[in-house]
This record gives sequence, C-alpha cells and structure tokens, in this order.
Amino acid sequence: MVNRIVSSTGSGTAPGGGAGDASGEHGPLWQVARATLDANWEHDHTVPSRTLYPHQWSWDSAFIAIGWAHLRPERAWSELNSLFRAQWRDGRVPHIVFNPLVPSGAYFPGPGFWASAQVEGTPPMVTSGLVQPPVHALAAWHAYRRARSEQGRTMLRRLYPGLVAQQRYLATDRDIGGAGLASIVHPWESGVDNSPAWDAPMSAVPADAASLRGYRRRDTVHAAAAHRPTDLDYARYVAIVTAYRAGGYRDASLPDRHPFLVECPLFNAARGAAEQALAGIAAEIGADPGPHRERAARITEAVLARLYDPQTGTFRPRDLRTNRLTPARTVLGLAPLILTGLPARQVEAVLAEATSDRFGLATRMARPLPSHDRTAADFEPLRYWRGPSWMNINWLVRHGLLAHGRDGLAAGLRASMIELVGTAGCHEYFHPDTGVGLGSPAFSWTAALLLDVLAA
Ligand code: 9WN
Repeated sequence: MVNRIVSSTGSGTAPGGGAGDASGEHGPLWQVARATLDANWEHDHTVPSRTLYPHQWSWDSAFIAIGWAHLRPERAWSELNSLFRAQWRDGRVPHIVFNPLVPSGAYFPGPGFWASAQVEGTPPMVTSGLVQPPVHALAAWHAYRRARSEQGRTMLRRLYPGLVAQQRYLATDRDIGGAGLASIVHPWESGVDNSPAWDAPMSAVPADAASLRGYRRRDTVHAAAAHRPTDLDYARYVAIVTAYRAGGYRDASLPDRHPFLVECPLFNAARGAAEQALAGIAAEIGADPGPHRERAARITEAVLARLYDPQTGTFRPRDLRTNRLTPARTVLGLAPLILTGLPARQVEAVLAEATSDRFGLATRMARPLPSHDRTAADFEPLRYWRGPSWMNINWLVRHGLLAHGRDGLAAGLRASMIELVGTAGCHEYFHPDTGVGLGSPAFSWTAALLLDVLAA
C-alpha cells in the first residue's frame, strides 16, 4: 500500500523543477503520488485502482497522462495512445477498455455484458459502448506543455486525427437535442455518475432493484455500500445500458426509444475546452487552428443558450425528456469556467456560486470544493459524487480560474488540494468536511493531478 499520511518536509529524487518536485518542500508527497502511479501502471496504461477499477477508463487516462508528463512523459503518451487504439470507427472513445488478462468477474459490468465485439466498427479489444467527458485534447495539450519535446510533438501529431474524430462524433451523432450540444445517454457518461444532478432524469427510468438479482456487483466488495450508489441506482444503470446495447449502441432515433438523454454542462464545457486545446495543438503541428476556434465559440454559445438559467445565475443539465433544467445545484454548474470565451457576466455568476456557502471557494479555504451543494437537503458527505470532494473536478475548476485570471482563488484552491491529499493520501474521494479519504485508497488521478498542482 503506497498510500499514507505524509509530512510536508523532506527530500526526494524525482525530476521536476517546480515548487512541487521531489527535492522540494513536498518531496515525500511527490513520492507517494509517484509510487501510486507506478503501482497502478499496467504495460501501456494505468488502472484507476487495482481493486475497484482494474481496466482502463477514458477520462481517468486523460487526467493520469497529465501526471505522467511530470515523471515519465513517454507514459503520458502511451496512456492516451492505448486509449485511442480502442476508438470506435464512428469516433467514440469508449469509457472502459477491458484488459483481457483480468478475470472477467473482477468488475461489474464486465466485458461479456457490453458485448462490443458484436457491433460493427468496434476495435479488436472489448470495450464499453459509452463515452466519458472529452477531456483528452485538454490533457494532451497540457501534458505537452508540461514536458515539451520532439517526441511530444510527434505524439500530438499522431493523436490529433483521433481527437478530432472524437469531437466530430459528439458534435454530430450525439447532438440529439439539435442545438449544438452533445447529450449523454447514461449517468456513467458524465463521469460524476451518482450526482444528484441525475436524480430527476433517473427517476423516470423504469427499473426494479430486484432485477439486479441476476448480477453480482463488485464495487461493494471493495468499498462501503453506504458510500456507493444503491441497488436501485444500479438496476437503472443496467437498464439504460441494456436499452442502448439492444439498439447496437447506435444514436439514431434515440429520442423515440432511450430512457435517459441529458445535456450536461461539464461534458459540453469539456467539448469546448477540447476545441480550444485542439487549436493550440493544430498550430503546433502545422494544421489549421481556425475551425477549432470557431467550434469552441459555437459550443460556448450553445452552453449559454441551453444550460444557463438567468433567474438563478446557474448552469444546470437539461433533461431532453422534459426539456427542463434539472433542479440540483451541483459542482457541474461550475465547469463552464473552463471555457475561455465565457462572457464576463457568466464568469461572475459562476464565481458567485463557487464562493457561496454552497461550495466555499476562497483565497483561504479549509477544504476543496464538494461535489454537491453543501446547503442542500440531499447533500451526503460520504456517498460518492453526492457531496465528497474529488481532485479531478477541483483541478478543472482551478484550470478555469487560472484561464480567467482569478489567481488568488486558484491559489486558495491549490493549497486546499495539497493539504487534503497530503493529509489523507491518494484516495479516490474525500469527506468534504473532515478530509478523511474514501473509496479506493490508491487512486491514480488523485496522484496524477496532485503532481500537477504541486508543480505549479
Ligand atoms: C463507472 C474509474 C471510474 C471513473 C468515474 C467514477 C467511477 C465507474 C464505477 O469510476 O465510475 O464508470 O464503476 O463507478 O464515477 O468517474 O471514471 O475511476
């Protein structure tokens, strides 16, 4: 077990150069993060967790690549490359790539459940049929700038067509609402699976907890059931995948037949940020950045038109089944800050929400942002995505704060992130008040993003 409480002093040997390198003030912490990533490395990718998530996950790999850029840049490129080798012909990047060497029952739902081999245009390896937020171009661009090299530029050139195809898939097949936003077809696609943001659309999905009797959940073998989704949630997750799979994972005519269709602010902000990053990548490799800038602007406009509620000054998901914004005020609403073209009025609105008692952002803050509104009646500090703090969401918000020149708030957030992981270790998520580590105790993106915030 590489996870342990560390002191903030000491020395180490890792390369680096920023305040966070192994020879600096945070040397021992740097070493814990490095040991966590090393222990989770699996020939060409990094598993999120050896116990809970023993395969490759899509947005995890993006965040993990950012960490590897500080230690072993070749692994950052391998991480993204191995993921994009599993890209489907239609451009979707699957949310799980299954390792055939891991016993099929180690994770539920496993490879047999997804049955991707029966679908046209899928890669030789077994994958899920869902996607996750497209943070990969952002990660590739960030990783490259953290460790600029000729090899890095070659890798950007190699990844570019896949990154563009990923965006094209989301902009076309997934524009189910027809207004320029991509819909997610399952809460797992949001990456924040169990968020109260999905309670309203999920409540309309017909399912019965008893239907789970034919399956065996694995998550509750490794994590406390009280910290995980309920059986009824899982029955709905399974029902939604079953419906999507029955249609061959095709997106045509989903409104007529699919029980869950939502436009998510984080997912779409990630699309916009991806276009911004692709503009940078294109310029670096001699391609045309213009179309990417235009697409970023169009996505930003669509996020504003579809997901911003001027009455409350918040961004919230739109449920296509009801054509209404979902009621919960979750941390998803802060994600549009990563759009560099977000107008000043909405930047201020997001900051008002973030600095309110709901989320507690400040230049000096005891704890990072929770995943849900602290003042809400359904805030649950222990259950995943319904209150606990996560490093990836905090990293994204910090990225947005820096993009909008809010350096003081970004510094406050950074200090709280370092303090949290420095005290608790590289856990999957954290109690938003006490800071106690929850979920997997050796979680890769926590380690990777800690390295990145330590470095600058
Ligand atoms: C389902 C791997 C993934 C993350 C998600 C997180 C969790 C899976 C699960 O773990 O989801 O994809 O089994 O709960 O919610 O964000 O990518 O770390």
